[in-house]
Amino acid sequence: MDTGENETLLKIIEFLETDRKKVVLFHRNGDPDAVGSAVALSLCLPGITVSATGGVSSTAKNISSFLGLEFSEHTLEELEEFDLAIVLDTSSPSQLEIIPSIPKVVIDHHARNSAWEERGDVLIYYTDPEKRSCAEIIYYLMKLAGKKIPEKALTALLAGILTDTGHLTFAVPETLRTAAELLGKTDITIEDIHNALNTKGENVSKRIAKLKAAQRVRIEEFRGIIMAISEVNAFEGDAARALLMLGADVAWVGSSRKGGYRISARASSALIKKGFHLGKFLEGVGKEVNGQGGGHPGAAGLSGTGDAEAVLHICREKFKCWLREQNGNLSVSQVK
Ligand SMILES: [Mn+2]
Repeated sequence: MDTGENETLLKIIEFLETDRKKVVLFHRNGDPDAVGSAVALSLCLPGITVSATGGVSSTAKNISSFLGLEFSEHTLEELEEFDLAIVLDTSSPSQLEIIPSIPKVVIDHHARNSAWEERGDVLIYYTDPEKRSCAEIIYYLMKLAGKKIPEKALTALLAGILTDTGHLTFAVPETLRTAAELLGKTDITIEDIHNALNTKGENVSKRIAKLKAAQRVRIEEFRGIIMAISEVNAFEGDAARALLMLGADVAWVGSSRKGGYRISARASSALIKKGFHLGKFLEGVGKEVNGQGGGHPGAAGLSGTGDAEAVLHICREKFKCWLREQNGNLSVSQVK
């Protein structure tokens, strides 16, 4: 980093440390790099509000719930109340859901964009396209500012680096050095962060439903296709998806309640490529069993009055009929 660049960063630190009312903004559907950078800033410096206006991605949600943090969205009027916006990981103004007219400091790692330079309200526009993530810049900034970086901030920054580099696949030596330094300051491991990014903050009953679906599963292989059938009390859709992730090509999960049943099914993309459409299939079954069925090619449902077990049986037999109608064998090695 040359001295000119360091001067800019020192100026940024000055702005970050002012008593002004500050808000951090980032691109729509904020990813863990955007959210992680925002979290780290707000944890290292007092008086910074993180605004998730424009929403956050599911992995960003996962890591936030792992850290026990929640962010609110803001209206334009609310954002205008702040004195300074710190815009992170946002390559152009159009990526912001709402653009307040307050002064801005933009910190990014995408290619330089004249749209930022042309705005009269941007006090500093700093981007370093050599960096694989915005999190690395924030880490450098906080070190430069002599801030103590709390545990949660370290985790948030690592999550940003990991996701923006495809779990280090696209990392350059400098990324790895920074990641190593961060890891050296915490007991958190890459595995912990990987798990946190991929584990939804799901409630206990949903996770139990998925495990019960796996415990009760009946497996049938027919013409090279693996079917998984199970029953749960709730969360059929999540349970069906979980069975697919365990290796089934198609999963049927039913639940019975108050004289009625609900079936949720999931089919693998390989099966869809072979022409199978679960939504149409369950629509057809629905007509036969006097129920309501339909959905997407790979995710669909069916409900009606009666017994889940009986309808699951019909689904299974009809699916086998469909398999028989296909030319040749649909064995997994051919399908996938
Ligand atoms: Mn990024």
